[in-house]
Amino acid sequence: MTVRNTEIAAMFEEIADLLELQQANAFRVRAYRNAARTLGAWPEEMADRAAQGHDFDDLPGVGKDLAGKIAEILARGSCDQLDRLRASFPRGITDLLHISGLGPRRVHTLYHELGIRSPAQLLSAAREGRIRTVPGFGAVSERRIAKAAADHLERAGRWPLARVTPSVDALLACLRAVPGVSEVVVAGSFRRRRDTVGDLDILAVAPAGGAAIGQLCGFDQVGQVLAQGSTRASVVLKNGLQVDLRVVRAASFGSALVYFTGSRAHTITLRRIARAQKLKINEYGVYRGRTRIAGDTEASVYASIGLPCIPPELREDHGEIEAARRKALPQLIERADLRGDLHAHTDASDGSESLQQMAQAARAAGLGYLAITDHSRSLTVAHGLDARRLGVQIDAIDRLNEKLQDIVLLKGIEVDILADGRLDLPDAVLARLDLVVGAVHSHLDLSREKQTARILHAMDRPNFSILAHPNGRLFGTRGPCALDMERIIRHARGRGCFLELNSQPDRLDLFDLQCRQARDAGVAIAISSDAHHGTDLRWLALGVDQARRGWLEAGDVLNTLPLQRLRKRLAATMNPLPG
Ligand code: DGT
Ligand code: CA
Ligand code: CA
Repeated sequence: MTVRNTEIAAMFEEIADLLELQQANAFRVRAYRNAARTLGAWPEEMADRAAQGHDFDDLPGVGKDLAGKIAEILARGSCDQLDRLRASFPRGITDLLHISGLGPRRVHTLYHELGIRSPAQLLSAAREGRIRTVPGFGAVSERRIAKAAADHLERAGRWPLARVTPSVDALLACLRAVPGVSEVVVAGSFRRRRDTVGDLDILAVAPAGGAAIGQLCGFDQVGQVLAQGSTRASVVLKNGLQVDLRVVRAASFGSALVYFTGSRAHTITLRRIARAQKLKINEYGVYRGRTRIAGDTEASVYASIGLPCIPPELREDHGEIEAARRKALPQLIERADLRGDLHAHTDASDGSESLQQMAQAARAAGLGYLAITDHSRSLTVAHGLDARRLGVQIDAIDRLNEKLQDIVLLKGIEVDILADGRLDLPDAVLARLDLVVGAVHSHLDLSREKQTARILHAMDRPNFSILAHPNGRLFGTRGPCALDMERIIRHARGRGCFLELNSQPDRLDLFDLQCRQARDAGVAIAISSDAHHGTDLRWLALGVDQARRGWLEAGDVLNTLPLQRLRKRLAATMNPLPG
């Protein structure tokens, strides 16, 4: 049994959750979360490292203590600390921590007062009016909890896109190795690059009744076979992810790909258009009467009804078919269009690498500029910078830029937007920077009115450039803040500032439809990595996927600009207000 990095990361997250429930020291909790993040993004498997006799304590954020726990987990699939913590709480209680608005303290109280140990129990307690009987809770918070618990139960079972990538890679390798298999593609929401997927839909071209089905059902990551036929199979992987496989003939590959890529709404509209032209589209091909006229490629299917091929990310029946008809499909942005990144951390706050290491990583990722935006002082748990430490960093960046080649570091900050909309550092300090990225990290449960006003107020501050992760959602942990995003977009337009599309796998925030609204309003988007380590720059590709779902072209994205033009756009956000 080999334990993968992602599994070790999940155990560290669980330890952090359980420590939080014990109300342990926040820095200790953070240490596990940082190590989990490092492991989740680390390109080399720890199991391979161990096999080569290497230790783990040179990994960023991993000291002697955590290195020992990694070794223990590799050796026996768990560690003493996790076992002890698990034994002291009912199983599943950590799910409650992932409900928006329920911190460890409240989960602890609800468990002790009402015996609530699962989201479903929480929902019934809220609906029965029992939560308001607990000191510290009222009718308003009870209503909020009922909604959050219902949202959580609805979301449960969906996987953030990046979390299924390791399974996808393994499945593709497993199926491509089968003799006779000529194509293997993951279709469905994965191919449309939705931010979460319900399951994986794999399409393979192979002889019916061949070895592909057997190969999948016998794959060592499969936990359960739900169905196994001659052209299809459904399995559940050991990690709980469901996988559907369909095997088709080469002549049907294009039409099957259209069908299984979906979305359902998109393909239903395609079929309606076909019917109006006396054609029939199904997963086997396009037919006029009983004659098959297309179906081997996707392009042939679209061409049969007079359309250009539509990129999978747009196939949601949100106007893309109409746009294709008018030859007005957007020229979607690609990863290679990004010339830089405008949000990254170093070891000065909660990142794990130096300025120089981050610069090198950005250059290796093909970028020409990288904005260093460490946290500001209020975020003490992330070791945020005060004016003095920021000054030191500004000088260090100036000195380093003189030595760097083919990459320029920009001077920035991820400044906390305080509860009343003020920024966490004085204007005179912020004015020394190339850009100011503002972010909400506290008071996430304000009313829609107050939260919106807070952000509008922050945007009005001199030196405000980019609103980071505007909705504040974290997959599986908390839903989006209540906000009037239309107003925020209009305000950004008036103020000449920008919105971020944060590419972190558990954020992917701005959402796809909001990207489109911003684009329509003429507000440029920064697709940012929010890197805490050089390897995090690879998440930019995920942000680009989401931007494509939001119909963004290169011209809609701030960090496709060459450095000189970018500097001008940013300068216009710095100190623009009289007085
Ligand atoms: P998911 O898995 O919830 O993230 O979303 P999808 O889009 O991957 O949906 P899924 O897995 O249920 O089905 C994969 C694709 O197969 C879907 O996008 C379109 C196609 N499909 C499945 N069932 C139907 C159906 O009843 N009608 C049509 N037109 N297409 C279907
Ligand atoms: Ca699916
Ligand atoms: Ca499916």
